[in-house]
Amino acid sequence: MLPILYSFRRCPYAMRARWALLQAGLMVHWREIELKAKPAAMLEASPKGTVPVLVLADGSVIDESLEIMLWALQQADPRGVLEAEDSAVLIEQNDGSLKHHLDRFKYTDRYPGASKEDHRLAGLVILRSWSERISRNGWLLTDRMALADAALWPFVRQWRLADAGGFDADPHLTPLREWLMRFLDDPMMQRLMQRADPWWPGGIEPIFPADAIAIPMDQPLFHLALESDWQDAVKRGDYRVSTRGLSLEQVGFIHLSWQEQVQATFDRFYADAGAVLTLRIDPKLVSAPLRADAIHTGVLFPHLYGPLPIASVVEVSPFSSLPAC
Ligand SMILES: N[C@@H](CCC(=O)N[C@@H](CS)C(=O)NCC(=O)O)C(=O)O
Repeated sequence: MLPILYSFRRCPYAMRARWALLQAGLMVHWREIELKAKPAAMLEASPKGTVPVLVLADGSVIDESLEIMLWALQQADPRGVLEAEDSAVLIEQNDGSLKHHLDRFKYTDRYPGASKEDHRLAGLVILRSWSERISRNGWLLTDRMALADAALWPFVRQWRLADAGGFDADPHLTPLREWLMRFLDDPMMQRLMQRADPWWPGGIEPIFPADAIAIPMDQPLFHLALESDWQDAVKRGDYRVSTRGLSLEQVGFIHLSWQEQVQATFDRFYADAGAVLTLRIDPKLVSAPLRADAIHTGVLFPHLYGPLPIASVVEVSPFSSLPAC
């Protein structure tokens, strides 16, 4: 059974939790809620009444967004987001100081006595320090995306929504703005912000991501591989190429096909590639999450969100086109 996620579309904490679920190739039952009318089932699972809340199949509850991110990324972290170790300080600064100033800057009338300008200036000091880090490293901590990047961007997005003119015109924020756009321009963003009507007991419960389906375990999966990539993988024990010329780390998953999709994949990407192998994969022998995601045309393709163990490849044969009828 899939876990249940209580979520609220625009909540930055829920956004970062959904981001991690998407990254890790996971699926959940999606219960969109309204903050002014929280479902009793959610409050029973987590009386503190904040989203996101994830209820696992065994009934255990994770009701902190950061913990949901870790739960997801510990199952699959194809881009190595958890590899940088020092995300905690920045996340604490975000969830503490930046959120404090953001709330008072954005919703000043809810905080009697608060000065919008003081909170704007205090928030900007933090945002500029992050911008400076990005200009030095490429990302907040290193030259690669870390948990801090993934946990902070929804809050930076909120700040920008509160003051797009000021944010976009501030030259000190240029690196931060470009960093934010890496998240917002990612095609994944549309899936992250999919809409659903609020859930009610007995009502429809869509899957998140709404355009994904689970992969049947009784049908083989296929991957076309360059012979040299496959030989490297055999030496290493796992295969980490996403598709021709792109790694698992670059793309975030390994492209697979169902049998009837293999020929078209060959024609599109491998026709001039020389020796190409067809790997036949038993989905039951794969340990990383598998999920079928819709590509831009709406067609579903199976994807593996982690390395492909050599032992899950039950047959390797030179690719040969299906005979024409
Ligand atoms: N520390 C929590 C904070 C979550 C949080 O505050 N979520 C807000 C929505 S963005 C919420 O549910 N607030 C309750 C309310 O407004 O009633 C987490 O990281 O999950």
